[in-house]
Amino acid sequence: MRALDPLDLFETRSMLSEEEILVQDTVGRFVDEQVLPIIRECFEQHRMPAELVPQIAELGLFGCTLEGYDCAGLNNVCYGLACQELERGDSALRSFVSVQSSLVMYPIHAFGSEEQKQRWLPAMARGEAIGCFGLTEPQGGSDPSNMKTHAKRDGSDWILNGAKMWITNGNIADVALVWAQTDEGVRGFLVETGTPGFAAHKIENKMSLRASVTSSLFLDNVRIPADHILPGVTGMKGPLSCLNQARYGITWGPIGAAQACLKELLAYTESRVLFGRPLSHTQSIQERLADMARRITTAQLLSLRLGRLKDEGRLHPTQVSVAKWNNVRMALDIARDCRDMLGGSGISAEYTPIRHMLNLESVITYEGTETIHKLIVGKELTGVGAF
Ligand code: TGC
Ligand code: FAD
Repeated sequence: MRALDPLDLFETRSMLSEEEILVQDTVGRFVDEQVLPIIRECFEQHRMPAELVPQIAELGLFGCTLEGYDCAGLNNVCYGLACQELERGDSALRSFVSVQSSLVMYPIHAFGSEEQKQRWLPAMARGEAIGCFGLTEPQGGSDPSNMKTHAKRDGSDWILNGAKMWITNGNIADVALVWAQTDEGVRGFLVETGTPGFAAHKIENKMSLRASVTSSLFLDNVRIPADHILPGVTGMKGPLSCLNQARYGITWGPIGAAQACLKELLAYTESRVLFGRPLSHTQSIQERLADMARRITTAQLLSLRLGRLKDEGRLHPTQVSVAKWNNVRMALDIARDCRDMLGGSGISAEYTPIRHMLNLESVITYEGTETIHKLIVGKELTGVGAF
């Protein structure tokens, strides 16, 4: 009987096209050769590995599902597999690509003017311009409709005032997509970060996503020309539709983090000898490893199905919520349990589970907390929003 791959029990790889396998292997090689040798030091030093940006651009990963404007035009399964491989390295890298691609390039592509697309998309695809997405505010990220940041017309310009909190890439961005209330509803503004009145402050002392830049944004009478507003969307469906894109990628990413943890634990439990036998020969350890493999394979099947639905144009946002909830919870539980099975060594960054575990505390919080995703599913089942 053939042996199964413990990291892919249901052989999802055999369900991929040649192009999808090529993308996964190419990004996987990049992670093995360029990311893994430096990521622990980046995490410890609270440093985003900016030196990798040109290589990520070279791989065509920024805005990789978009058509035209120097973007790769890949399908959504390819994007998901890239997220999975990047997060096998570290959630911070997948976050960086998610924000650039799904939260800034996607809305410019979907809702921007032709001039905005020409101005930003090719430069962002090349990694020469970096974007950030300002939705969350200090008074509560789960309820973005309660938005205080506002924009008022002044002649043909707009004047923006307000604050955004927990913004990935804030300090390194060239352009901030800032969502603000106006008299006609919520609108998206492309704010060039050198504009007077705009400031980004790095959030220090994070114990999670330490290889990612996270910032607060402040807007103090920032004057924005009328042609910097996204013309194609008004209302909360603008930012929320960007979240569908990013959350989709996030369903894939934690699979990579969980695979990294399980792979390390399979090797560790085989070599660690306690009570005269390898740890992997004990029943309770095997049960825990088996549970991890079961949950990883379930997550892989969910994300692959989601990707196929998305490529067919049939994806429902509630399906994304089910998978974000399931897959991030799966990876966080696995990383925590792997940390435990490493014993004392598990608290050392020499081993990867604790880094993934700490990162996944952010992943389970951002892009809608686990509770918010449960409530989105609850609303789908009952027809009642209980947020
Ligand atoms: P609700 O009244 O239901 O809807 C308001 C309008 O939005 C439309 N809509 C959607 N459109 C597209 N996609 C979706 N998923 C949508 N959900 C709702 C809806 O049709 C309506 O449109 P219209 O035309 O009728 O006005 O909205 P609500 O205010 O009740 O909120 C619902 C709720 C709680 C689900 C929503 O606010 C929510 O998802 N909250 C969580 C916020 C969140 O996820 N924030 C993430 C910030 S970005 C981030 O975390 C980046 S991390 C990046 C990284 O580093 O990877
Ligand atoms: P709150 O909304 O205050 O939630 C606090 C707690 O209350 C949570 O446990 C939540 O689940 C619970 N809760 C909320 N509502 C309910 C309810 N109705 N019933 C029961 N429980 C409830 N945002 C951006 O806009 N752009 C970014 O680039 C970005 N990057 C981020 C990067 C990191 C590292 C982090 C940590 C966050 C980032 N965020 C970003 C913000 C993120 O989306 C928010 O943190 C998230 O939406 C939760 O908002 P909050 O932190 O204000 O928590």
